[in-house]
Amino acid sequence: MALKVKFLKSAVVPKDYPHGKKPEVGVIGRSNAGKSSFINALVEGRNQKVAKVSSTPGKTRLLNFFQAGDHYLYVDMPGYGFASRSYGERDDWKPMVEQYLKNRENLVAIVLIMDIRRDWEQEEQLMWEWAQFHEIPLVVVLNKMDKVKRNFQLRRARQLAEKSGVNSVFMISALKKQGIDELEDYLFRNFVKDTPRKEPQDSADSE
Ligand SMILES: Nc1nc2c(ncn2[C@@H]2O[C@H](COP(=O)(O)OP(=O)(O)O)[C@@H](O)[C@H]2O)c(=O)[nH]1
Ligand SMILES: [Mg+2]
Repeated sequence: MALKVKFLKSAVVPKDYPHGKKPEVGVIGRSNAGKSSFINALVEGRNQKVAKVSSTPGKTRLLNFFQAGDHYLYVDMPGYGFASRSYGERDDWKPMVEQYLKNRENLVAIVLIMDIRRDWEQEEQLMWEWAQFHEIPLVVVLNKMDKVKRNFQLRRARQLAEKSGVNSVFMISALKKQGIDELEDYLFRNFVKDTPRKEPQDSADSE
């Protein structure tokens, strides 16, 4: 089941975050891992695009909030991957993202998107430790599964779970829209409180 996803707003500082108490799932990962593509893949209908997928890695400089259905939001964050970027950009990234991750009460989970072909490295490890320290659930998503063979996919998911100790590991292809609904379903069920996605039908319960 696809979701109605729409772009809500961009923000840098807390006063510009959306108001209200809807749960938010933060989408984080290296530049080019497919964060924006994942949000695009959630969109109902084939040719709509809501998140800007940039061909220039690391171009997104803002926190981008997307409304997902009626119940929650996704926050597309600028990519990390400090090694390939200048110090200036690195300095930009940290306060904005850290401020959001540390203080945002609406944040219910972090989705860490990785290119399935890349190793779990220090930056992923730091993010995972940080999430554990702050007791925010973290889900690892191995994207671009269409780029590798089935054997590699399975081996990769297993290796990663072993190396990182993360127990929620998903594989998707944002491009081919594989594994998207399962992931969204998991996020919704586990982190978006107990609010039913659809209002229950009026049952004629009397008394
Ligand atoms: N083959 C393949 N390419 C993908 C997939 N997801 C994203 N890409 C490509 O990877 C590049 C970076 O994607 P983008 O969503 O902008 O990454 P972001 O920087 O993490 O937001 C783009 O050229 C996408 O078309 C996927 O599942 N499969
Ligand atoms: Mg992006």
